[in-house]
Amino acid sequence: MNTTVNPAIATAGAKRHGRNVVVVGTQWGDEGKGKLVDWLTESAKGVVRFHGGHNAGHTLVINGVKTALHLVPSGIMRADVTCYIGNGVVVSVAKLMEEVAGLEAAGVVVRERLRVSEACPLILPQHAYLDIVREAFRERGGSEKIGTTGRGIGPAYEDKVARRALRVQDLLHPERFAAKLKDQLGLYNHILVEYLHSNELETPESLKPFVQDGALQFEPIFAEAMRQAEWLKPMIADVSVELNAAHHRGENLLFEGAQGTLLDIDHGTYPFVTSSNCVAGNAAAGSGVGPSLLHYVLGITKAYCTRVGSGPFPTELDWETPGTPGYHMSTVGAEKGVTTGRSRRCGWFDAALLKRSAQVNGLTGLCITKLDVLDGLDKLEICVGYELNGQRIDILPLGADDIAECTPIYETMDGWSDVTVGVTEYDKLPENARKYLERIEQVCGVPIAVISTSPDRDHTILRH
Ligand code: 2SA
Ligand code: MG
Repeated sequence: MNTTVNPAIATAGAKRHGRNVVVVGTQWGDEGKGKLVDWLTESAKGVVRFHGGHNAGHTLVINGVKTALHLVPSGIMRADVTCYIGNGVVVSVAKLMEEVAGLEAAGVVVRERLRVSEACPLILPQHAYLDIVREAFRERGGSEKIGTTGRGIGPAYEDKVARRALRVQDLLHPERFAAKLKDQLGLYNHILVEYLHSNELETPESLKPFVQDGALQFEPIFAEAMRQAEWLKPMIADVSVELNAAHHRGENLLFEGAQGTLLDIDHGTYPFVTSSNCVAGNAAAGSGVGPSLLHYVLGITKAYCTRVGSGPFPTELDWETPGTPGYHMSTVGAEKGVTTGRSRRCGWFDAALLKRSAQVNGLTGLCITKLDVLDGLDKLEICVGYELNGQRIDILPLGADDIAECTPIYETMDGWSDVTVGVTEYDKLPENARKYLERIEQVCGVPIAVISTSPDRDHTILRH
């Protein structure tokens, strides 16, 4: 195939007027989406989160200052950008308040520029509690933990799909809220008894005000929610209507994916996944715009692979032994979770996995991040397919069970010793780095439009 980047495509995605861009992670999250969203918002007026919750962790470095965002869209660091939390996001108002307070203390104006969909399901103390208890239960029962972030994401989505969620709009109607909360807590306490019976679990500190003798208490949960409602009120909006209006005013919108494609509830390494659709198509359903408003899909891709939490990872390396390539990735790449501080597992680049991602997202272009982390490695391996049940396949299969059986087929490439940190022109990259990138393009069939060479906003190569 022709692997040269069509300049019209590269610029259409990154900077053209009248174009909406969806940014998605193509691996297991932590590809560096936050930096790219921030960089792209130079030419956008609105940034939209459309799924997930405060399990996300997006790190931005602006003028050398690090900011970690969980629920607030990454566009918040640009003064003239409106940030939208779409209906597909599960919202913990408590966590949102904490995050906004932190940003405001750092001098960022947030509340005037933040809009939260009234249709967002709420994450309440019972969700985090069940998430944590259930993980402990899996572990004690001898099954593998999912390795969730313990933020209540799964239970909140379960309630949404079961049609019993409390939503942001319910916060504005105390009586309605109280009735629904009572119903929900009745159910949760019923489930929890089963779990707690065989576990004798210590209640986590942050949940203690809401739990007594192992049971969730209505009064403190309700009282706190009503306090939060007052705070949230000015930001509650019909985000679908506002996004469509912004589009008609000619404002560029940027849809900010969280986690990554292999954590998608349908297309990922099920059941070791998160509970939302992370793929680009959900930018429409999760925010209330039509798919015809999604013009360019940029897939953010780390130059190697990482994963936090459990589940299969075909190209995983030993990343704990000093002197190994995996250890190099883990330490030079500072691979630790932004939300939970957990170490991320590290491994070689998996182009057969990326092929799956390219298809399910309909990627227009790729952005390769953390290329500089590979500086100084002698040899690099790229996975181009797998052996599965005696057959050779060239795309990641569906679901954890088959993926766990895959043996990667590698191609070896020469590394480079030059430092690529901060390079801003493609031609200034070492020849072997360019060969590595071009081989990735060939195998996945998607052009590389952008390359990031450090966390800094300005250290970005736009290919023409
Ligand atoms: P959950 O909490 O129900 O969404 O967990 C289910 C799986 O999804 C994974 N997951 C993530 N993987 C990578 N990054 C995430 N966000 C944070 C970050 C993670 C952190 O950006 O660093 O700090 O640990 C994220 N959120 C969820 C999770 O590991 C489970 O495998
Ligand atoms: Mg992250």
